[in-house]
Amino acid sequence: MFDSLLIANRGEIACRVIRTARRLGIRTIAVYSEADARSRHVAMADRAVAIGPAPARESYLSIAAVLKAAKEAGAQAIHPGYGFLSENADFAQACQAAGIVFVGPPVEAIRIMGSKSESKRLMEKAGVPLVPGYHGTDQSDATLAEAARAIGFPVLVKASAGGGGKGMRVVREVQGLAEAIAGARREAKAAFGDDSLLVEKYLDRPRHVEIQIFADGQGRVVHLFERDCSLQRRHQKVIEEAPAPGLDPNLRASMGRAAVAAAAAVGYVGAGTVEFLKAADGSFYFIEMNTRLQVEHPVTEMITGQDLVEWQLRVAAGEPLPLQQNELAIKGHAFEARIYAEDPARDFLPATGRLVHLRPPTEGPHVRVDTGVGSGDEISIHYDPMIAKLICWDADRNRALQRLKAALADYQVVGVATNLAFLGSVAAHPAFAEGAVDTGFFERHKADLFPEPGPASERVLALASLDVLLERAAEAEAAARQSSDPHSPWHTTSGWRLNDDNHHVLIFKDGATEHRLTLHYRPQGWVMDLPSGPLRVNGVLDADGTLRADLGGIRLAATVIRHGDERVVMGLGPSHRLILFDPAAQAAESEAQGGSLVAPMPGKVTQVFVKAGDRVARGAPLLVIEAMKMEHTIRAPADGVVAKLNFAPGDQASDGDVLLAFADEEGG
Ligand code: MV4
Repeated sequence: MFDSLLIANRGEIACRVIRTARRLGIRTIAVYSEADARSRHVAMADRAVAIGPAPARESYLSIAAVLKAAKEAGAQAIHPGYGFLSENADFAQACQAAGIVFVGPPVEAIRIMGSKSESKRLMEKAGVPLVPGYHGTDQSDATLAEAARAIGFPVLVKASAGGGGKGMRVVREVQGLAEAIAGARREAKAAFGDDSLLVEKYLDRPRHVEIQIFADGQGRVVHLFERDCSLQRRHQKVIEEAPAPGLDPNLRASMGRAAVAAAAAVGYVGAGTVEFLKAADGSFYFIEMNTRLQVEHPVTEMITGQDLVEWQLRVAAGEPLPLQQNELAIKGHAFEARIYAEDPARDFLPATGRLVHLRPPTEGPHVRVDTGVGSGDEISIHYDPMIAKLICWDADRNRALQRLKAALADYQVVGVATNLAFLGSVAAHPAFAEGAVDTGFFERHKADLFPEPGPASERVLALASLDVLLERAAEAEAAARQSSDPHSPWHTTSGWRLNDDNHHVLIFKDGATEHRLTLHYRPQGWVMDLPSGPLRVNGVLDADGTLRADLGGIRLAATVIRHGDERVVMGLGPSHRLILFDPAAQAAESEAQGGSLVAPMPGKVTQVFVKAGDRVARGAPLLVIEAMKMEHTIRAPADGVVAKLNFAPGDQASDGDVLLAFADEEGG
């Protein structure tokens, strides 16, 4: 086995490979771009080498940079992960030339499988079923047109060098053929530098069923069963599962044999995936072979109990396959959901930003989280915006689906838009629950999958309000501890006041809806006025930020993340985002003139949290004014030092009075 392994990748797959390598006692070497200097995979590795600036083509895609790092660090082997250089035959070749083991298939296998037409010709010879079609080298329009007529419409015109559906055109009758061929040629040339095309019988709404195969250096080949990856949106896999729902065991065996034959036909070594299209009548057809470990490999690991990266490392080190075919069996069912920083409401536009709050569900025998980011990390524009892969397993599909839905609901992300709610809609969809998955799923059910988020429920509003009041109470306690008169009644924010039913009025913006909520102070908490009637609310904030609430006698745990004036309530199904609107704070911020803060409206100063000389950060609470029967926290509009306070608790301030002055930058 190797002593040292360089992982030529980043994010979750780099972390995942490092995890297995470390378990095997292998020294791990990470490579990173400038943008990833503080990323998790760098922190996890025994050693890390900078390989270039943020753009992937100058770092993770640079064969020279990666090999230079490998030589510098004395790496005996390189694991390419997936994507980047993982299916680059020139990179595999360069590793060999440098005397470094490439943890992957032979160079020739990568090259052959990189061409659809060439791979199909090889499969045909190996007796692997192909979609009826033409994959020849004669690319004249006449030949392609003749092939289409021989196959029978509808046909699919595909780029031979293509992948992921790029350059594919469905042609339903001969009239559209010429334009389709011309368009596919243009697109293929532009995307792949190779305009060769193939023409196939078009299968309507097939399922994408792929077989995991593994071959060692001594000619043994096994398959580790199938994965169903039919749930793809614009050729991006969304949720994958293993085994394929409802797949007949005899068909599984036939597909397994065909996949093994495909691997043997090309002299394969290592992990590979043979992709098939499965038609409704049970027939199946080879579409392509991926010569890398797939993103979705964890679902196979969960149902077979095998660590496929360990298999890769052992096979690359010359060892035989750890198990034979008759030692492999399916146990249970697994799903993988790909959690992305993207905005389904904006056509899945990739999102960037800082992960202000990130709390995955608790891992265990039923829940696995493969991720490369943590709280505070940036999702940048440079790379794939994947946050994590959530993998759930249980004894059967229904149970595994329950686990998936619960884990998705528990996945907390604040700071970037995510597809979590969309994934939850898919997992909860009756058609998905029935296993009615095929490549037309999203087209068929898109109306159900993008529900307009309704207004916040009363429970969500109660939790958000409770969090605001607890936050204010904590700020007041902190101020009291710093004050010369800590027991002054003005320091309390509970709303308690002599001879008055004091209360808080909170305003939350909820999309286009505005909620104006009144909470009356009571000795054991507050009573909240809601459309359904008064609700007693009380609670505490745990050290880990969990809100332990009692809403009308019902106890529940939730999390409310504060992000500026945003409050994101999580733990009650899909997270709900509210904006706390504080008119005084808005007014004060807008009226902060130079170094002073003026009263945005007439009112009574009820609390002062600072004193002259205090240094405050932007957003820190300075004082509270009671006006219009509402308490308004006036916050520092910027970092600064308090120079002078003009009001004390109990004083009456008029609109425009200077409440306090900040020292100017020179400390004047
Ligand atoms: C097909 C097909 C129907 N008929 N080939 C899309 C990308 C590549 N992996 C193969 N793809 C397809 N090839 C024939 N002859 C339908 C698709 C297809 C698809 C396949 C698998 C998963 C999702 C898909 C989404 C759209 C189209």
